[in-house]
Amino acid sequence: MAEKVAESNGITVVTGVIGVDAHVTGNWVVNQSLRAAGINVVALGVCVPQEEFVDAAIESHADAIWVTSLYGHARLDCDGLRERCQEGGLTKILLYVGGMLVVGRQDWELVSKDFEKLGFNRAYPPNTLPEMALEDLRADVTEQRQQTKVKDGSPSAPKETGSN
Ligand code: B12
Repeated sequence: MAEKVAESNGITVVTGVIGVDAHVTGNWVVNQSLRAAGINVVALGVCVPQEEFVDAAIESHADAIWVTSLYGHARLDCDGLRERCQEGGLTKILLYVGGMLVVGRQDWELVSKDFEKLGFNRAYPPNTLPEMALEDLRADVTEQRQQTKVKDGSPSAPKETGSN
């Protein structure tokens, strides 16, 4: 595990298609893009229940969960994921979601606000390339780790892996 993390710039992301959504291609592309960028990916595949995301994130000490949803029911499927993370001790995990989150065309401002309310750090509109979110990921992870160091009062404090 330690070796894997070192190879991956120390960033681990759990990915999967949530709910009973079986659209596999976009998630595969997401995984390939993350790996190409040196990220350690724990890929859960399609039709992934919330519990599985949380269990995998705990086991892998993940920095983030990237949820994919294509069939238009992302609000329903994502509702409660943040709370489950909290219950599992993942108090600082980053939650991102992308794909086609709602049915048809809806005002993106309103859609993204809904996901903010559900506890997601970032929600991306249809056709967002994974590469476009990578910069956000790196910046968010860096900020999280800075905050952890400040909280620990030590500039050289190691990354908190037990309960992120
Ligand atoms: C292929 C396909 C299917 C195949 C899936 C085969 C398979 N196993 O993958 C089949 C025929 C099985 C299917 C079934 C259904 N489908 Co379908 N399907 C499609 C289709 C044509 C292409 C999807 C695809 O592969 N895109 C290519 C990939 C590369 O793009 P992507 O998935 O968007 O992913 C990219 C980005 O979104 C982004 N991304 C993805 N996740 C994330 C996450 C993060 C964090 C970030 C940053 C980025 C990101 O990066 C990816 C790579 O660039 C789309 C229409 C379309 N043109 O998109 C409809 C579509 C997604 N399907 C749709 C529907 C409704 C269904 C069904 C419910 C139909 C039905 N009534 O049965 C079922 C659902 C079945 C199920 N349980 O999942 C709708 C969804 C409606 C909506 N959201 O508004 C669409 C949009 C068709 C339409 N216009 O109505 N489908």
